[in-house]
Amino acid sequence: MPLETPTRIVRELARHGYNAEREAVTLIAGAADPETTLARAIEHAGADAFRVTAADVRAVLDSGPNATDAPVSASSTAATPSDTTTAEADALSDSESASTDRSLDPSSSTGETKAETTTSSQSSPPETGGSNSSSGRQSDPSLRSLSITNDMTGQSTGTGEYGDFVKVFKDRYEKLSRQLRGRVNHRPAEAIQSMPGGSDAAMVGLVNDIRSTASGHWLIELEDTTGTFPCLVMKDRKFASAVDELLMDECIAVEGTLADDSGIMFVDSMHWPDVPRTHKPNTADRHVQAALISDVHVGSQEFMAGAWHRFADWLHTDAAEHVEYILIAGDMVEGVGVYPNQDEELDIVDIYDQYEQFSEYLKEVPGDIEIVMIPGNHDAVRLAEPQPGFDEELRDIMSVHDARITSNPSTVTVEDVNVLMYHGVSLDEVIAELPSESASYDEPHKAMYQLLKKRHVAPQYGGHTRLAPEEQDYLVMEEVPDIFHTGHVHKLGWGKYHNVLAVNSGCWQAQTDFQKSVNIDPDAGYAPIVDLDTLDMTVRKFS
Ligand code: D5M
Ligand code: FE
Ligand code: ZN
Repeated sequence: MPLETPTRIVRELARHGYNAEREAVTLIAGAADPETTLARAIEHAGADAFRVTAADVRAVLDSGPNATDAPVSASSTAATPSDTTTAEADALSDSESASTDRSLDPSSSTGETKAETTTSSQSSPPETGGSNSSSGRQSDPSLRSLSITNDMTGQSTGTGEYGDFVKVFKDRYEKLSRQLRGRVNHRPAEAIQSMPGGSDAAMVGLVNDIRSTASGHWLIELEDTTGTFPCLVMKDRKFASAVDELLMDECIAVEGTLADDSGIMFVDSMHWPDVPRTHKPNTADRHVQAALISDVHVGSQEFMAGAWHRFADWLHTDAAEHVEYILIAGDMVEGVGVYPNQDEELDIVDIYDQYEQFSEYLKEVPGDIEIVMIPGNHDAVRLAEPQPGFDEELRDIMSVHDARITSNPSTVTVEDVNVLMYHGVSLDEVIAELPSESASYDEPHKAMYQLLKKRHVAPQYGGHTRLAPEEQDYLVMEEVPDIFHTGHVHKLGWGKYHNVLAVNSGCWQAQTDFQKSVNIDPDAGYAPIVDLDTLDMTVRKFS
């Protein structure tokens, strides 16, 4: 693929898992041999880096043999229509598999509370400028409280070595087995192997394999830090249907009886880390609201500017005076090279220009609203989860509102309410693998319930969701959130699971050609508004 445009360079770097400093792109574009310069700059940056810097490129250029010509502008060149790159070919197979899961009944409604429609009388966008605060928002900003825990930005230590995988799974096991320990009297796999035949036994482990036997029973292999042990769930057991809801690598506990030769356990009960039914959510001690949104996709031809303007206009009205926070769960922009043929639907082809434009839309939001943002799979950060928050250059571009930028996932405590924000890529997998009663695109909140039950935002390793091994498993839900906020699937759905409010927040992008081809009918232009004092929710429609 010739690298004649900055867009292609950015895309090629993204394909290798790197962001790029704008100046680095300019330098590569201006090099005599952009391909070689790019390859060597990646090498220079090293596997630990998230992005290729101008310093990397300069080091490469200085060491010859390919000297630079005069630098070219990085921002104004248009992309040429794409040919199929390897990344696109890979993604194509994803889209094919996703398309088979989409033939679900689109008729069922989502959520529990009412939807309200807001029709704004203003059709023109309000004037822009970060400090506009024309709403009736009276509250004293000193009453606000907002803090972030679990931000792993800048904490990444993973190198992708085998040892990192061992560490991250060990940490997952430790954290999740702690949730189960009080409930079963479990033994390590190694000890179970040497217990007498016929003994009662219990084990906590990560699901290593699930197979159905010739006679229709389920054989689940569990793994702990000492080894693995096979556990048999007979098909006629009441809980056998729960096996359909298992994902690889999630942590469960089983209790049962060992076979005569102690080679297998016959399972009598299964347990999940889960949210206790008695969970009592924290609430704000004053009437204050948060808008939970995601998937803005600025830069896409389908970005719904009109709906966004109406949303921003509404935020300036008295009806929105209690909305003091906006939490955005990823996909600020459409990005480049995320899906095959995506560039045919791009309105803005340069990723930095997309963020500049996103920032313009943010300026329409009243300046006295606190904003928190995490990245998603369309954003210019590494794709593997946990995803660190945006780099300095992008923070700079999006600095208008002094938004808090944190990693995906992160826990944001707003007025005492713990909100777990996660973009939601694993939801595709939960929906694809679980029976449709347990999780579907029309009821995305039910897929979220499964993640809450597993106390992990992306249990399955090696599937569609890319996971980066780190010292610890940032994706475990160690604490029970009060609100779980995701996006990604572009469907609106919400409900309560053991008193936790799960909200999947829809999008601001109308149906794309791809979505049309696979029958995804997105819920675009809605803003779920949560009362932080009661955790009640109202949905406002702006499309
Ligand atoms: O994804 C929005 C939703 O659409 C999410 O459920 C994935 C799915 N999607 C969209 N485009 C594709 C392609 N090309 N392949 C597979 N799945 C896709 P978002 O990441 O926000 O675009
Ligand atoms: Fe999205
Ligand atoms: Zn997404």
